[in-house]
Amino acid sequence: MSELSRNETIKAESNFLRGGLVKALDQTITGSVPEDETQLTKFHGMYLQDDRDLRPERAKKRMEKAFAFMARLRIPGGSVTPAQWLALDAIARERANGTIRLTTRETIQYHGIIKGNVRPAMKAIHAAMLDTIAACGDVNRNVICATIPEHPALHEAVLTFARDVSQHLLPHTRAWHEIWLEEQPVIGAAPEQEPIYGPTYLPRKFKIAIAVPPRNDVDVFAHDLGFIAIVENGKIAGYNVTIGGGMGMTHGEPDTFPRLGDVIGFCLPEQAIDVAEKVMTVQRDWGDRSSRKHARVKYTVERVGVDAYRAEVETRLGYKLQPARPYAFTRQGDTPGWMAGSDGSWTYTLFVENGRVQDLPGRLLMTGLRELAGWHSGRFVISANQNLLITEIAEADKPAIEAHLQKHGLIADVTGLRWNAMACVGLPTCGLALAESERCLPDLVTQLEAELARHGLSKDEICIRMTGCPNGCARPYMAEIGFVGRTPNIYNLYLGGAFEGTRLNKLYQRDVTPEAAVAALSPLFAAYASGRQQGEHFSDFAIRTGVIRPTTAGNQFHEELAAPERAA
Ligand code: SRM
Ligand code: SF4
Repeated sequence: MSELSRNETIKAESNFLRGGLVKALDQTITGSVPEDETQLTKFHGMYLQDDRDLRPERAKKRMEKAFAFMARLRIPGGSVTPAQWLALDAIARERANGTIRLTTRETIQYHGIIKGNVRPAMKAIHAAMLDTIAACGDVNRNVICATIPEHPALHEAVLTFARDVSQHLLPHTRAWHEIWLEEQPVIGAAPEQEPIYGPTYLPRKFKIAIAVPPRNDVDVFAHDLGFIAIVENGKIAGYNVTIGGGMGMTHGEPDTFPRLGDVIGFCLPEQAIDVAEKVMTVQRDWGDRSSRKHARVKYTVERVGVDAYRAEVETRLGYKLQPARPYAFTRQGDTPGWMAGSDGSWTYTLFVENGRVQDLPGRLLMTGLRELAGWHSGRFVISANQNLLITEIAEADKPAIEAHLQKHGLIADVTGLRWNAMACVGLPTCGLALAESERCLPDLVTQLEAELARHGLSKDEICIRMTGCPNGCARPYMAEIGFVGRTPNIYNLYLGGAFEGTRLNKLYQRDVTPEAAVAALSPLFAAYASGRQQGEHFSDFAIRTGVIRPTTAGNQFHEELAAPERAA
């Protein structure tokens, strides 16, 4: 058997995720924590980062890096009350860098929390009846679900499921409460246990998404475990279950690759939590604990085969999954602006560029949302596309909400491209970024918008996503146009992901600057404008006309194979 990865030892010796964290936090001489402890903070929803923009200057002055923590909350389904939003806003301003970052997994992140602010921030998060437990680390992460503003009752059903499954798969350790809230261990209590995880948790992160067709707003096939709701007579009859999706890969290592999940069967709503547990525990036992690069469910499925994985899940369940039921997705993403719900309520879906909630000249998003949270009686729901839904609005309150959004410059008439654009955080906080992302995509979209406008395509919805490295945090391999950072200002350009989120894209050009990519895309937009069929999406056109070939190797692709294959 191969040697276990270092992280396995750290977990095993951590006393259920405590390690030396309390001691490390109390060391005021440094803004950092020791390397082993940085692995443990992840299980508590926190990453040690440093401001990479400041590295050269601080190195010159022989100063320690500008360390600060990123904290990610666990908000299943992304739904918070206005009171919680007010608390989140205050924490951002008082304890972090003054912004709130909506993530691609329906939660929020804070950046720039210096060491001395971590405990106060966590206590404030807890006081708002929220937490950061298992938001990162080798555990089940924040569970995401469809937002469905048109069917509030269906949304409530999947939101409840998301919360229940998140709760069921939550680690049992009291480490989070002890370290961050300074809760005292109960003297004489029974020894702690992790009944589902065991002492070494999972080999790697585990992600669950719940979709409700026809909208695939959660990119269900990109997750370790997916549930596709089958709605009959307005109610959820059950879920098709998918396993083995994932995005991350490493440049130049073809044995790492994005993969779409496989549908393995159908389960009833009352079986779904048990199904989730069994899919996860198979991975707990079968996943690769020697190489973290191959430790996600997708690699286990590739190694043992989808049938063997399903059979083991069924053995543990004690029954067979039913055959999968028919479903059809028609799109990814959210729908902007007002939408009526079947119960008479209204939702406003607000565009938040790359999920960054901040005040900018003419667009006071942070202030506008804070003031709105002071009197809005509905909820705020974070989408998996980094947007924010203001929900449960009564018909009579629509004008006031609209006037409020107008007043703060929040009603943006964005193009179809910008609406469907998504970038990961990237520089300066992400330690893994090879190139800019959040700070690059808006300008790139502006350049592409000029090209699209020339061809009358401004209103057409085209999905574009960018990440600063191949880990795929904005799910770039699911996009019609994907940019993945290689080195500063250089990206690989991918084309052909289905607008329905059911097909991976393919490498189209290697090592391009954003400007070169615009030049490469411009003639394709021209051809699309003149040659497309009725209702045909950009990526489908690109495949039909041979610009790229559809993915042929099952539901995974190998970047290294993609380019020569295109040239052939
Ligand atoms: Fe991610 C690591 C940000 C969604 C795949 N991700 C990171 C870290 C923590 C960098 C690190 O390890 O040091 C990034 C922090 C950046 C920062 O400064 O904030 C980071 N990931 C994000 C977020 C904030 C991107 C965003 O702009 O919204 C998303 C937070 C999600 C959440 O709320 O939980 C985020 N990450 C994703 C997704 C999308 C998804 O899950 O739907 C993926 C691709 C799906 C997948 O997991 O395969 C993703 N992140 C990764 C990976 C590659 C994992 C892999 O097994 O291949 C890493 C690197 C790692 O884990 O080693 C990573
Ligand atoms: Fe960082 Fe890479 Fe994720 Fe972007 S894709 S946030 S650069 S890890």
